[in-house]
Amino acid sequence: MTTQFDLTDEQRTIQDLARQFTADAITPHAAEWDEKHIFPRDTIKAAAELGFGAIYVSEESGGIGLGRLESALIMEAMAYGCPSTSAFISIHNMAAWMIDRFGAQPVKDKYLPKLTVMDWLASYCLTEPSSGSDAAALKTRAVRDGDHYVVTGSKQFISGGGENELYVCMVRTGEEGPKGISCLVIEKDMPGVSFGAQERKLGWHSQPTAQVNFDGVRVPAENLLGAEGEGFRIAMMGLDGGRLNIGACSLGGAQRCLDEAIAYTKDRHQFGRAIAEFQNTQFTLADMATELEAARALLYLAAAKVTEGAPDKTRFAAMAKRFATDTGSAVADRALQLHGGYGYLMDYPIERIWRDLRVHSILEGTNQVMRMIIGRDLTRS
Ligand code: FAD
Ligand code: 2MC
Repeated sequence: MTTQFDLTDEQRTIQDLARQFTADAITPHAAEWDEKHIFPRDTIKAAAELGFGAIYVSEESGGIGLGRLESALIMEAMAYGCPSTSAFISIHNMAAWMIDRFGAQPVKDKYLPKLTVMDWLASYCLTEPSSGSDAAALKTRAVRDGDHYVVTGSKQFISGGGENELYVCMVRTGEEGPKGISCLVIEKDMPGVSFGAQERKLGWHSQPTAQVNFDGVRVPAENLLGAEGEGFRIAMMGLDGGRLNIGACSLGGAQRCLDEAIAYTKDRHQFGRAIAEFQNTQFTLADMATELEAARALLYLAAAKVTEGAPDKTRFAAMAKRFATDTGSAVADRALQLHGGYGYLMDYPIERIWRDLRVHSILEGTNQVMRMIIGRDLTRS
């Protein structure tokens, strides 16, 4: 790396800290969390002691006030051990940032002290049963009644659903389409909040996913983030950062797969020699490493653009999310192939990471939606 493209000393220190935490507290346990569907709340709480619950929440609000590249480095490092747990922490960070960035002081004072230390965990609620990619078609309604909103509707596929204490929700307060959407913070224990059964998933077993239902929930009006009608823009700004983090989780998981594949192919012998000596193996490893570095470079650039508020930040975040998640899954898939039958067994981490990374091409906006965002921006007149 030239100096121009290298990380700063501070960024390396943060990366080292996250890698050490991962090696000590995540990697040794990730297989068991996956197999037994354990939600590692204590480990998540330990991550908060390093500031990882509020990475880009401002220091005035109790966060560590870092940029999006630093956040990506932390997510990438933790995903090396467990992409699912890292992604869960990423979503909490996105929701906490939305409260810090758009909340009035009373709502910040009420929630951020608990969120920054991850005593309380936060979910991000945009998707509904009948609106996924077309998020602006959401139907959950919030009607103003004095100094409260009364909320009725359902949110689908909510990470942390049923477990988390706080739900940052996009709701309809006005007209159809994006301009009628507002953003409200809703507590788990408010009367009228209920949860569907836990979803049974291909991966992401270390974290819960459930439908969240609101039946006439009375939410104090001070829990509105931004002004009425600004909710869709707030949701999308949250996702600019969230998409970087999900991409970073794919990079971390894929790097682990690459490292495992290098070690395995040097050790495994067939036809009288290590399979690493076959040209096919070397070419496959070469492509995996090359594509991973390319994805990493794009993601770090996009992260710097989101930190700086560059005019093309949304397009770059979408390009990085699309490329890093597709590349991550392709790298994991080739690592599995290089392990032969053993790659298909739970004795090795590859199949778990392969399953965990698969959903990254779907959530926080499918990779088709990412292409839509990129294509629209390129052809905007
Ligand atoms: P659909 O929108 O129905 O899409 C189905 C297919 O059609 C996709 O391939 C899509 O790309 C394609 N498609 C749709 N429209 C177009 C178009 N215009 N052009 C081309 N192709 C198109 N959501 C939250 O709000 N909060 C969460 O915490 C959360 N966590 C999740 C956790 C998991 C494990 C999963 C699986 C999902 C989670 N989601 C969450 C929801 C996720 O964001 C949605 O699944 C995703 O946005 C896609 O929506 P959908 O599933 O309704 O698919
Ligand atoms: N930052 C700021 N504003 C933005 C923005 C961004 N990144 N993206 C859009 N906006 C604004 C946009 O400028 C417009 O405002 P205005 O009319 O004033 O110019 C408004 O928002 C509406 O935008 P669009 O016209 O682009 O809206 P449209 O409905 O056509 O589509 C689309 C937007 C498809 C990009 C959006 O619906 C989308 O991202 N869909 C995917 C849904 C998604 O990502 N879900 C993830 C759920 S979370 C999750 O999965 C987790 C695991 C947590």
